[in-house]
This record gives sequence, structure tokens and C-alpha cells, in this order.
Amino acid sequence: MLNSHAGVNRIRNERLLAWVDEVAALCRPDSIYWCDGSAEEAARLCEQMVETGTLIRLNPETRPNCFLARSDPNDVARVEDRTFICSRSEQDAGPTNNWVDPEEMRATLRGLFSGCMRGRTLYVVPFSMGPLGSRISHLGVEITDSPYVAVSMRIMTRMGQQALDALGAHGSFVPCVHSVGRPLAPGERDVAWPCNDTKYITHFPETREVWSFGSGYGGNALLGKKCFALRIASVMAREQDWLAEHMLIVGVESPSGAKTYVCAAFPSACGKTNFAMLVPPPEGFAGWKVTTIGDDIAWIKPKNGRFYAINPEAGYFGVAPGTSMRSNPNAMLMLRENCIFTNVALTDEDDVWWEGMTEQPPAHLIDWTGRDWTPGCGRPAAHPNSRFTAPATQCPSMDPEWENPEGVPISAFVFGGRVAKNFPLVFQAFNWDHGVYLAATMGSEATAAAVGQAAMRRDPMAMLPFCGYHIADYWQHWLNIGLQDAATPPRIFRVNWFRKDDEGRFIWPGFGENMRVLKWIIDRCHGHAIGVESPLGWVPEYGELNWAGLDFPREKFHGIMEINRAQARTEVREQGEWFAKLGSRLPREMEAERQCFQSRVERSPEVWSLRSVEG
Ligand code: TSX
Ligand code: MN
Repeated sequence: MLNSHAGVNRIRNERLLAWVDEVAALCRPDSIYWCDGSAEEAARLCEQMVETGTLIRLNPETRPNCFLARSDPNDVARVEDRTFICSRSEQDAGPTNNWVDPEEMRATLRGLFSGCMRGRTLYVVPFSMGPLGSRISHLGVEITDSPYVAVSMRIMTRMGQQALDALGAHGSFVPCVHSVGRPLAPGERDVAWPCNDTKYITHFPETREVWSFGSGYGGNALLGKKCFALRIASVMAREQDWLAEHMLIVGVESPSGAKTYVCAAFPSACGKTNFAMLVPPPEGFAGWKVTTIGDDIAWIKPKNGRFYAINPEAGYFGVAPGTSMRSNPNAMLMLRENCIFTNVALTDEDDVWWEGMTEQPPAHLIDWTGRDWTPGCGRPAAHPNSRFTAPATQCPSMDPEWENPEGVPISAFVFGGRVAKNFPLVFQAFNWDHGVYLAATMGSEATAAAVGQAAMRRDPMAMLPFCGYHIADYWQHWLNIGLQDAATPPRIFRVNWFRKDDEGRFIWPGFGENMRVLKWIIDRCHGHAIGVESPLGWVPEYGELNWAGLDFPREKFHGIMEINRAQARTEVREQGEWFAKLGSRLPREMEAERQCFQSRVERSPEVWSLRSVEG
């Protein structure tokens, strides 16, 4: 077997060498290639993939060094039902994770991985999650038989020689093994997107390993992201007293130059990347700036009572549809070069297009399946989960502190959801425990229930698919970390951009206008807003928001902040049902907070409104 250390310096880490030998002996690749992470290497791999049909080169004039990949139609998203937490005890995985006994899973994986890389190259992809040399960062090495994964990991992480150097002779790393699960017989022609109908995304929290089989897509295959930086890291974080969170990180700069950093967690389809790159409205916010540290994952460590966050990633793997100059100009500008697009549509000019990118679709496209597409043909041109993979350095709103190894100090945690009725635009938790409870019960409405209130799909801290251990233990960890060493933990807020009026129209304009809410959040953190006590938490008075340049009358604001008692009662009851599902590990504080909320609801008027406070 050809073992090419071509680009990289001699490997001195014995554990790494032994592990690569061991995996190669199991998977039987034709050759082994160690990635150095250089631009030349990426160019070479992309050129190879153009030749094999995995990538299409986009127009070098309009999208220099950009490529389009079209996946197998059966490999288009994360596969949560095929995602497993293999802790020794089933109880430790908890009721919200799929669990398989680790020894049983190892036997299954041995069978699946045996000879699975025949006819292919095994790529060794060393990477750092977080700035090199930061005390908050951690190293990983992904073994993969997908060159698409190798070049994507180069965008998404600090990959190659620099990570090997950081690893040195004795450093430790999280081993991540990935195969598309499609060995090639001698002389067999490869397909453009090899994968396998059998898929396993498996995590071993006690030994801190990831094994992924059968998919080449996103979080199934780029193992530094969801698998390592969230599922494995959440386990490490609990042991070591830090937080691995599914959160964006933004900086808010005031005209005086003061900088406040905020972390925010949203369930899917809430526009997290748009919020991470928010452009403040032109009127009323002269001199204000929002800067981006990250759009998906935050690793947060307490130090001297404050919480410091880094973005462990180095790129953005964002949902393309809906991204436009209106919804997210920073993202659009970021995508001008050096990007990989997956499952978007191809224009006649060899450029990309997706639903929502422009008001008028082009007259003709090649859709994500490679077929001709015209407006009104009844199919989407881009897959709804189509993606861009872009280097973080290309984001115009990138915060200058984004690679600070110390991280940035966090003043607020914001938790969002997508709720059509009876859920205010913004409110603040009364205290840390109450905030943890608000985050634990967050979620989005499942779409269009036939009658009455739509059921809430709970997604605590937006971590339900990403917590590597029992979700109730995770809440206990949150409760603990807010109270340790004289902590001044961040203030906690809930937001909802998606309340609708009786005609089903969004009441709040959203997007850049969310700056008005963000400003109140920051004012609260600095003691510059007084607020009003509501049954849910502290809410702003109308006058505490900056309304310059937006026609949003007081009456409308009162409407979007209203709390209906009957509907709140339903919410209290459903929260109880949700807690009951989690069994005896539920922290007592959670149920205590629920009962306090219940009593506030019972003592509230039929409709709680700012009207009665402000007149
Ligand atoms: O990303 C969104 N954000 C956050 C932005 C910082 N979206 C996009 C949908 C989520 C995937 C939003 N959609 C937001 C929002 O705040 N709000 C809405 C709802 C909405 C949609 C359209 C309009 C207003 C609100 N108005 C017009 O299209 C004119
Ligand atoms: Mn995410």
C-alpha cells in the first residue's frame, strides 16, 4: 500500500501513526495520503474531483475557485435516526438519544469498515477546532476516503501541517473515522457521489471517538463539526467545567467603541446565520456595528467568574436557500470565491442559484439533480437543505477578535424559537436558574396543526440532536456552571421573531430590525434599561427600544408582547409532560421553576399586556 507523507513533515506522534496503521489495516485502502492543508493540495484534489465528476468548476470570472457538488438524492442531510451515542450505560445517553452498547457497536463497525476503502485513497486529515494554541481549542484527526470531505475540512477547520505541529510527538487528538462505505472493485468506475444506503453516525463518549459510515454529506461526514465539536465536546465540557454549545457568537459595537459579545441558540429554520451576520438598520443606529465570531458552535470557558467563548470552526457550512442580499448581504459577499456549493442549482453562466436568492428566478437552470429546470416546473431548483462551504475569513462582518485564543467575554445568552402565537418578541430571565429553565423548555412550533395551538417541538438549548449525554444531566451541568467560583454568568434572554397576527402575517419585520431587540438586550446587560416584570420574565417598555426609522406603533408592540393566560396554561402543562419524559434525572430546579411560572400565570389577568402598565 502506498503511504504518502508527501506534503507533510515527518510524523512524530506514535499514537497517530499506530492508529492510522490500524484503521488502514481494517479498511484496506489502495493508498494513504496525509493532508498538509495547503492551497496547492486543495487545488489538486478539486481538479481530480472535476475529472471524476464529483465537482463542477463554476465560472472562474464570477465565482473564482468555486465548485458545485451534487450529492446522491438519498444523501442530503444529517440522519438523526442513524446517529448513536454508545456510552457504556444506556442511562448516560438518556431518553433523547439513540443508544447501542459500545461493544455491540464496535462489532457492527468492524464488519462495515472491513475492506470498505478498497480501490480508494485514505486521507489523513489533521485539524484543530479553535485557534491553534488556545487553551480552549482541541485537536482531532479525521480519516476519510472522501476527497470532498478533505477539501471541505480545509475550509471548515484549521487543517493540515499546522494542526500536526500543534499535535507534536505527545499531543492528544479525537480520532474520527469516516467512510462513504462504497469500496471499488478492481477497474470499477466510481460514481460522482459514492455513499451507502446503510448509515451509522456513531459516538463513543468514554473513549472520545467518532465512527461514521455510509454518508458523505455535511454533519454526517465533516466530523469536526456536530460529531466532535458538539456531541463529543459536550461530554468533555461537562467533565472539565466548560460549555460546548450550538450557538452563534456576535459582537455588538456601540458608537463609543464599546464592545459587547452575545451567544445565541436557535432551533433550525430560525435564520441563525442571518442573525450572526446582522446588518443594523441605517436609521437610528449610526455608529453601531454587529461583528461575527461564529454562526453555529461556541466553546465557552469560565475564567475569573466570566465566560469566554471561541468559535471552534474556521468556515461556514450554511443553508443556501433564503440567503440573499436582503436577508444576509454579508453571507452573499462572503460567497464570491473559494467556496464549495452542494446541491444548489447551476445557471447557464456556470454560476449558482437557489430559491430566495433573487426575486425573479433565471429562465433556465440545471437543478440539484442535474435535470433541466424552468420556473413553474413544480420542483425546487436547489435542494431545501443545499449548502455553501465558505472560509470564515471572507465574511465582511468578521470580528477582529475571532482568532483571539483567550476567546471573547460573553454578556448574554439568547435563546430563540419559532412560535406563531402568545410568545413575546423578547423577555429576560429573572435569574440564572430561571434562564436555564427557559432554555430547557425552548422549541419551535411543529407546522400547521389542524386545530388550536400547534404542538411545540422542544429543542432545549437547540442541543437535542447534539448533546452527547443525558439531556437532564446537561441541564444540571448548566445549573452548576452558573454558580461556580463567584461567577457573573451571562444574562439569559428568550426571543421570537416569528409571531403572527390573526391574518397569519409576521408581525415583526425581523432581519436587520432585530438590532432593536439586540440593543435592548445589551442595555439590560449594562443596567441601562429598567424593564417591566411579566409572567414570563422582564420585558421592555415601548420606549426602551429605539424605533427611529421604523414605523412600529405602540399598539402593535403591545400586541407582540401580549401573554394570553389560557394559552400560557397550556404551555405550563405541556412543559410538565416534557419534563415527565426525562424521568428521575430532571434537576429539581427545573420543576420548581415550572411551578413558579404556573403560579405567575394563575395570578395574571386573562390577557397580560404592557397596555395596563404603560396606559
Ligand atoms: O433569518 C431570519 N431572521 C433573522 C435575521 C437576522 N428570517 C428568515 C427565515 C428563517 C430561516 C426571518 N423571517 C426573520 C428573521 O428575523 N423573520 C422572518 C419572518 C419575516 C419574513 C418576511 C418579512 C418579515 C418577516 N417581510 C418581507 O418579506 C417583506
Ligand atoms: Mn447548526
